[in-house]
Amino acid sequence: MAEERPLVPGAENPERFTGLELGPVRTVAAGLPGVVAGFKQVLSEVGLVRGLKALNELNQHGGFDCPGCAWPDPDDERSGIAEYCENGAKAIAEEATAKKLDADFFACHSVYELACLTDFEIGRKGRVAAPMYLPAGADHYRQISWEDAFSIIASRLNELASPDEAVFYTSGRTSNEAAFLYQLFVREYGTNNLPDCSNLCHESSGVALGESLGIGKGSVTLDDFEEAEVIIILGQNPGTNHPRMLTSLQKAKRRGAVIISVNPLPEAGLMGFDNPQQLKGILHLDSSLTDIFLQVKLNGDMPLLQAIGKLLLEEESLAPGTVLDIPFIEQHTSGFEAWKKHLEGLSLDELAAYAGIDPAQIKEVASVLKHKSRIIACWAMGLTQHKNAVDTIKEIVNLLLVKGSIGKKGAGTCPVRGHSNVQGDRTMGIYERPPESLLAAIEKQFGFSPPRHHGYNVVESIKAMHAGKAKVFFALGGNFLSATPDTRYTAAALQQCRLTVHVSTKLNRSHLVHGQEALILPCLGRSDRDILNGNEQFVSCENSMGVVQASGGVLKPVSADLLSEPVIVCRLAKTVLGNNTKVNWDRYMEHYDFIREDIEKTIPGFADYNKRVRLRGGFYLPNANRQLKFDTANQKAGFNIARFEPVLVKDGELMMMTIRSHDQFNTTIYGLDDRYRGIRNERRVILMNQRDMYDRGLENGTVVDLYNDHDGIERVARHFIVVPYPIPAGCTATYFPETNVLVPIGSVAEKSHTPTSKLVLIRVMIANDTRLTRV
Ligand SMILES: Nc1nc2c(c(=O)[nH]1)N[C@H]1C(S)=C(S)[C@@H](COP(=O)(O)OP(=O)(O)OC[C@H]3O[C@@H](n4cnc5c(=O)[nH]c(N)nc54)[C@H](O)[C@@H]3O)O[C@H]1N2
Ligand SMILES: Nc1nc2c(c(=O)[nH]1)N[C@H]1C(S)=C(S)[C@@H](COP(=O)(O)OP(=O)(O)OC[C@H]3O[C@@H](n4cnc5c(=O)[nH]c(N)nc54)[C@H](O)[C@@H]3O)O[C@H]1N2
Ligand SMILES: [Mo]
Repeated sequence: MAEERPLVPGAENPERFTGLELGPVRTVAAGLPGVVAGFKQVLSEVGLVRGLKALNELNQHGGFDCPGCAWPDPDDERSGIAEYCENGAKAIAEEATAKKLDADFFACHSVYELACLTDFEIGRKGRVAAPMYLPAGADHYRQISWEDAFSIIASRLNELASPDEAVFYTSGRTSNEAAFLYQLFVREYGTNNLPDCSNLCHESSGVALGESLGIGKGSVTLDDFEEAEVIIILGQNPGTNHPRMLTSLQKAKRRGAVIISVNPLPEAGLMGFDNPQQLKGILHLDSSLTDIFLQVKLNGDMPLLQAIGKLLLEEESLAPGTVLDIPFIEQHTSGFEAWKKHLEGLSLDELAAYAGIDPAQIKEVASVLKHKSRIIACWAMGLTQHKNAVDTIKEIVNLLLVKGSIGKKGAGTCPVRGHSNVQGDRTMGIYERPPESLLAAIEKQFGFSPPRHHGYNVVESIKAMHAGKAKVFFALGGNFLSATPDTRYTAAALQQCRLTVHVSTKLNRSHLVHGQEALILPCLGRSDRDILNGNEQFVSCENSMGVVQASGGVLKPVSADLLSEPVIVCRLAKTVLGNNTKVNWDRYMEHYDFIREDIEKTIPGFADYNKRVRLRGGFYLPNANRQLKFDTANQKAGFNIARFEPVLVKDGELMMMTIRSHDQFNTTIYGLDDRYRGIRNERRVILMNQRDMYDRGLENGTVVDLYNDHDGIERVARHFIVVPYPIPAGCTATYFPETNVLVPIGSVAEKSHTPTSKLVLIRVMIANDTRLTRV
């Protein structure tokens, strides 16, 4: 009898390690090694001429937007040396690679064979060079014409009993132009099933800020960093994930700003930064960044913030009118008294114990904040991917409100976004719960009536596919299977589908664990030149601070068979909708200016889009908070009351966060090192506190299996090497996506429905599989 094949072979049960080497944990990020690492990757993947051409245009006026993170570029001055970071260079190496996968490649390698590889190995293969089709029952993808590919999608979509049986995912690299057309097509087709990577990412920030302050985006601009007195950074690892933020922090620090970091790990970039654009940085002078490091326990942020708030209230009562901004509170907020009463009723010692922070250190923070009002709070996934994420972020807002730190220079909210256009995609209407204002604007502009009922978010989409309620899955970018929780459950969900389709640049695991039939539609990336009717086109993106900018590629595409995302959406819409469309899709394929004209007529804030997007540095979208306005029901910023409920950790269990290494962009693995954390050549590691290791009889290098049993289902991630690390007791860390098999589909944040990827309860057991020994 044939051996039963694993559901997700490469992601579940690796048969080998890659050869772990441990070094010291770094306290300072970047400097020369960072630049060298970035260049090396570009040289080996892209080649010298093509590589230098791409790097020269990265983040420059007239060039293209870095496909890495969403940290903004300076509005006017751009560094002559290089306005990008080590990881931006790696993102280019990944996208601009000259390796391409054509019909021969897929004829040589079966889908199962490719699925057995690790994500790192899959990513190394190269760019998909032609549309590929996997017929039902086939073992190999084969080339197909674009026309036939669109026809297959059209017949599968048009035979569904309801448009709500299809799901249309978007990842955050999609441009404004493509995103706008995509949501327009999906809504004219008849559904709001538009889940996106935001659902896995900053959804909690959007919900919290929307409810408290009336806009789901941050309020600060880059200039605010030049004027801030205090910058608090919670649950974020900028040295790896937003390296150019370190330049802003360094400038602020030199001006005397106090930097407070809240993180279970002493992350290199937060502790210190050597700026590679300056000689001093290259020589390791002038590097320390953080003034106060609060090493919280996982999910200890809400009690910590409440403890700080409580101490500020006490200081205010000792010297009324000197600590809190009472005029601001009275004029612009509601709910202060109730919040005050709530905090007065909590015990400082108890809050400190929940946070895992010494009360003396919290007092130090309160005394720093006491007489300061230009405060910026930055945060990312360490806050958003928890059950109580929305309330924790609202607790940050509470603190900023009592200090009057919103709507003034040098102060405000700064959720640091991930994907380079994730914020823009939402602005363009990629949202499963669209506001009526958007739908009404579409109806007025285009003359069809979009569906009003809400669609599925990411987790709901997976559950619907699993239950057979959704049958066609379409993804504009991303790597849905590897990015989402509960890998086995999600794999089973995708396999239930009649058809799975991915618009992609690179090959990834989501192409290899598929529906009955599958398609890969290869598209141009950010760095690729895009020419329509002889005219060079550009697209546009919105960064983390609401600046919209043009992005035009410079490289010759690896294959003549690639189409741009806007063109793919137009041709798809034409084939699926046939005569049943009110939209002139052909016009959009003549010139992207026509798309921007219609965005301008539909989405607020885009007046004169075609003119302003061509200005150096682009333009800012309106942001009410910056003008001290709050578009909430009562036009006031709201205080929020939340009670901290510690997660119930059973005897023997540990809390696990899933984080990024220095050598990855989400599910794209650039390499096997996590340089700053002193880990080399291995990703299957679990970082543990020495005491937790001792309690379990584990040593440095012990091979363990990890178990989770949420909802009574046993989830296992096998073969991880224990690495002792300076992490609070009871907490552990592993890399995503390797441990996504353990993230329960049923554990999501309240209100935002984001999977709780930063707190998974696990048991750590010594592996009894003796086949696998360390290299
Ligand atoms: N090079 C590179 N750049 C990227 C990405 C990438 O993968 N690679 N991804 C992009 C994307 S999509 C995103 S969303 C961002 C992600 O950027 P980050 O949010 O910085 O990414 P993570 O690695 O998830 O790091 C989370 C941080 O939160 C901390 N943390 C975990 N749990 C807690 C907690 O309970 N409390 C506190 N206070 N801290 C906690 C972790 O120790 C870690 O430092 O980066 C973007 N930029
Ligand atoms: N456990 C755990 N899971 C997580 C997270 C975590 O911290 N822990 N983080 C979550 C977060 S914050 C996010 S944002 C998601 C990310 O989820 P996704 O956005 O779905 O995943 P990515 O890895 O960014 O997608 C990479 C793929 O995008 C395709 N691609 C790259 N560039 C382009 C392009 O220009 N156009 C098109 N069409 N395709 C392109 C390539 O084929 C590549 O393989 O993962 C989430 N999952
Ligand atoms: Mo993200």
